[in-house]
Amino acid sequence: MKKKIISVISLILASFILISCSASLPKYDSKKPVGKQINYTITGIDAGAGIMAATQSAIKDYGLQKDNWQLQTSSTAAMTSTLQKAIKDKRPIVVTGWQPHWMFTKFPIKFLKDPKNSFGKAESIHTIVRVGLKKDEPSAYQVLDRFHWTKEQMSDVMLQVNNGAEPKTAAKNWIKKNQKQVDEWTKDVPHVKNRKLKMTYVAWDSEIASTNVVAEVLDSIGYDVTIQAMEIQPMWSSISTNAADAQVCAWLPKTSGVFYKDFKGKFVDLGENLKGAKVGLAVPKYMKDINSVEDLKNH
Ligand code: PBE
Repeated sequence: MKKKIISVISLILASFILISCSASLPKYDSKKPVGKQINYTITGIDAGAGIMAATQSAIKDYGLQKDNWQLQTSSTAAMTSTLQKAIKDKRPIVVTGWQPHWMFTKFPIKFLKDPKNSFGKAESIHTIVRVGLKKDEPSAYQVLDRFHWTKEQMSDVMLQVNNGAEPKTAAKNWIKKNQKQVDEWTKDVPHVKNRKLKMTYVAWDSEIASTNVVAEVLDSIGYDVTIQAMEIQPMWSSISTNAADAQVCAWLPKTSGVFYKDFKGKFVDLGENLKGAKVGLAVPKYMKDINSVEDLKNH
């Protein structure tokens, strides 16, 4: 009996300590400057991403460096988990956000307006192949050239993966559901035998989705497709040196713009595979007064 009382008391004590700890991370307060509340820190992703460079420009364009605003490098997984925890406690947070991405489906967040255009306007995602692919692998070239889908379709694959599906399985499921559309990409394309094809990509959720779908479709016309994840710079260089055949990860004109310019003439741009993508800073919707990047400075 005594033991029981002691353990009940210690349980009460422990929960009391827990409660007071979580209370030390305060909720968003619209009356206090937002920068002060989050230590003037924007939660970012991997250093090579175009959105990171664009955020650095935004810090300058909007005069945020005066308050020593800084961009924290991490990874997509770390950023989304920090975001999830902040939202659970209604704490303030500013993250690098992009669409299509499941973060906009799962969390109540909004893009901040960008009147100075640091992040560019709407982006498209392009398919990029190596020089000579048309001649060497006309079947693959044609399918890659025809590949296009919508933001909603890409999100479908991303959500499946986020809910625990293997990317390959998610891609297969999506193809089954959208067989008519996929048949248009492969219509009248001669099947091949024993032909290898290599695709490179950066392991962002959106690119994991698209690369796996395209790889499955190429596989269905007989290709032995390898997909290899790497950093953004090596991905562009792999296509430009003919070490890889194709990638479907070029966010243009702005986000991947530096690489597009650097490697120009050494790849073939097959045009858009997805329209209406977007990149910017995002905050939870309960940060009602923060609607523009400019508000980070004024509030
Ligand atoms: N992203 C996803 C990438 C492109 C695709 C927005 C994180 C970036 O370079 O920022």
